[in-house]
Amino acid sequence: MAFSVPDLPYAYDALEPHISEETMRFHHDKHHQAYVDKANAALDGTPFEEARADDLLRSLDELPDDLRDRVRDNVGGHVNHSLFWTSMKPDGGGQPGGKLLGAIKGAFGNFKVFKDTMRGAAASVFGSGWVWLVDDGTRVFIVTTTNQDSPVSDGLTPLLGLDLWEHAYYLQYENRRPEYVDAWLEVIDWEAVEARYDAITRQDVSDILLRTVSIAGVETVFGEIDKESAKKQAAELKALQGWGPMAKVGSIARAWGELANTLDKRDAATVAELDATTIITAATDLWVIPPGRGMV
Ligand code: MN3
Repeated sequence: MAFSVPDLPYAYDALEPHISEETMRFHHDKHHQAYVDKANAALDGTPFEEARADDLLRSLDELPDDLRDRVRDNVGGHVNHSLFWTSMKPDGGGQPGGKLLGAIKGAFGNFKVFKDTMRGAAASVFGSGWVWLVDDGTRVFIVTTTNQDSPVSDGLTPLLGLDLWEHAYYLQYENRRPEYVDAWLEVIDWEAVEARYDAITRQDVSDILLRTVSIAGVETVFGEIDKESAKKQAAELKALQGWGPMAKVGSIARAWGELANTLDKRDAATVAELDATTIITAATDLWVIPPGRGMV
């Protein structure tokens, strides 16, 4: 089953004025098509012609030497551009919501730092390449790649990719790459990026969220704890500090304080709205699950 260029999910001129119709026509119809044609030509008649694109990129090491570079460049080009088109939309931009925003805040502190880090990474790519927001199953971070190398080959899930090849911007922005990057930030389809983030299979934390914790004498479901309850618990435990049998109480009080801060910083109403890694860490620090054993 040969690869083909997917249709744009919007009109060629839909991203104007940020990305011009002329740029989109060349980029989508000529450049992406060229990657697809070369990928199909490379794989035709080989044992890999039925393979899925992502699987090929994940297992470059297993390909014959004469195929590896052509797959990296052209299947990579196809996969990267397919993600690129579906990461933009007219009237995009702004910022994501949901768990993705929490994960970005957890990684970068706030959304502005994230955007500035993307800009800095884009400026750092010498020649042709990409900047990516990726997920490794536990957290999000930014990586750059050269040529058409894909983060998929490094076992990462790309959530968002910024094409820094001159063909992506030169017709409109000439050599002014930073202007192109700012324009691209205005057309990001954050809902699509969020959907990719939410689709990643993560450790199941539903058991942890259903455990109960006694807060001021009231049994409370861990997943339903909000910032105020966490603060209250931190204060109560702090008052018990120094009481002989409660050797661990100081560190647990601090962990409740940290949980309250995390909920606040990430705009999460309850523990259940946090990402899985943060939930597991908090549950361990709070002895909601036994330390060192993870999920029981
Ligand atoms: Mn391109």
